[in-house]
Amino acid sequence: MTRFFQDCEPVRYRGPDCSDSLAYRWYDPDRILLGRRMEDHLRFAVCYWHSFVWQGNDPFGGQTFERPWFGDGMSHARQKADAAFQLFELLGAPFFCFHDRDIAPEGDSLAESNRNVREMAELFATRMESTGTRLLWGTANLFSHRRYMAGAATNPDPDVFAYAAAQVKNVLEVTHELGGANYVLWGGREGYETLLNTDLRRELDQMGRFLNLVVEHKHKIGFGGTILIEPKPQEPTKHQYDFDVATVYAFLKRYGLEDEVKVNIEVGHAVLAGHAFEHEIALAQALGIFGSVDMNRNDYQSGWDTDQFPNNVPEVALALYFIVKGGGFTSGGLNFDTKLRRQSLDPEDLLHGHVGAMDCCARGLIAAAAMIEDGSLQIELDSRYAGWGSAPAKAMLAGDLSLEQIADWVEEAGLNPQPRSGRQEYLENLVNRYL
Ligand code: XLS
Ligand code: NI
Ligand code: NI
Repeated sequence: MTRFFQDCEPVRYRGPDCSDSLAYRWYDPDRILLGRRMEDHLRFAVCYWHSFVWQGNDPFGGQTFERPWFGDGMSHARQKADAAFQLFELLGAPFFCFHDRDIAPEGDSLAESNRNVREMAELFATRMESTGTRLLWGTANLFSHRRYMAGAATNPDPDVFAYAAAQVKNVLEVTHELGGANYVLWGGREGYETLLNTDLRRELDQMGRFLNLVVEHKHKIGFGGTILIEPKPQEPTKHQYDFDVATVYAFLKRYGLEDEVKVNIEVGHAVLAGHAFEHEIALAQALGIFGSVDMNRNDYQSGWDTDQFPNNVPEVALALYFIVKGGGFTSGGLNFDTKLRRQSLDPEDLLHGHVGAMDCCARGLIAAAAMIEDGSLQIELDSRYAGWGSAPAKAMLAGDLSLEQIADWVEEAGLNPQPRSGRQEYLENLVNRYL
C-alpha cells in the first residue's frame, strides 16, 4: 500500500535550537515537570474528523482537498484509517478521537451502519495494538444527517430520540471495547431556532432522560471512562442548550447527573460564549466537573468556530497553569479538534499543524510548571484571602453565625474595612516573566 505521508519521518524532540520545521523544539514526552512526564500531563489526541473527513469546503466553496479515501465505501474507510494511524505514529501522539460517521460509512439501515462501525473498530484494535495509540474518546455523530435537523434527544419526533439512543448505544460499546478513556456528547443539534415551534421545557426533559439512559448503560456494560458533555453556545442552532459550563452544570443538577458527567471544554466554544477559556476551566474545576479539553482556538474577529491549531503560547500557558494547578487531567486530555485552512492542501500541512500545536502546548506547560513551582502567584492569591483564616470569619462561612450575630460582631469589633489593591498589573507582569 502506498503511504499517504510519503517521505515523512517520525517527528522527534530535537530541542529549541533545531532548524528542522518538522521536529519538536519543546515537546519532549519523557521530560519530567512537577513529577509527571510531559506526555502524561498533556495527553495529546488527534481528531479523526477534521483531519481526515473534512474536504475543505466553506459556505462559498466546495472541496479543496484531494484524498484517495474520499468516497462512501468500506475500502475508503480502511484507506482513511491507514492514513490516520500513519499520522498518529509520525507525530507520536498518544491518543486519538472519533465520531462513528468519521470512521465508517452510513449504511441503508442503522444495523448496517453499526456493523460498519464495528468492522472498522476491529481494524482499529489491531492498529492500536501495533502502534500503541490509545482512544481518548469516541462519540456519535447525531447532527450531520437530515433526520437530526430538529435535534437528536430533543427532537419533536420520539422515533428520532430512539434512533439516536440506539446509535449512541453502539458507539458507547465500541468505545468501551477499544479501552476509551471517555465518551463525549456534543449536542450539535440540541437547541432551537425559534420558540414558535419549540417546547423548550419538554426538550430539556428529553435531553435529561437521554443522558440518564447513557449513564445507566455505561454502568451496565462496566465502562470505566468518563461521560463528557461539550458545551457550545451557538452554531449550528441559534440557541444551543449546552451553552457553557455554568449552563451544563445547572442541567446536570436538575437531572441528577452532577456526579456522573463532566465537561469537555473547547477553547473556541468558550470564546463564542463570551468567556475566556481559563474562566471555563476554573469554573468547571470549582464545580467538580472538569474533564477534558478541545485545544483548538478561534479567530477572534470572525465570530465563527474556526477550529484553528493553537499557536499563542501566553494564552496556552495560562490555560495550562489553571489545568495543572487544579490537579491536571485524569481521564481527560488535550484533543486537537483542529482543521487546516482550506488552502493547506498537502499531507505535510497536517504535520505542520499538529507539530506546531503540540510544541506550543509543551512550551506553555513549561511556563505553567514554572509558575506553579515558583509559587509567587499562589502566595499573592492566598494573601488576598488571608482574612478568611480568622476565627469569626471561619464561623461566618461555616454557617455558625446568624445575620444578627454578624451585625453584633461588626459593632463590637468596630469593623471598618479598608480597600486593598488588586495588583492586577503586578500579577500580569509576573506571568510574563515565565514566558
Ligand atoms: C463542534 C464540536 C465537535 C465535537 C465533537 O463544534 O467541537 O467537533 O468536539 O462532536
Ligand atoms: Ni467546535
Ligand atoms: Ni470539539
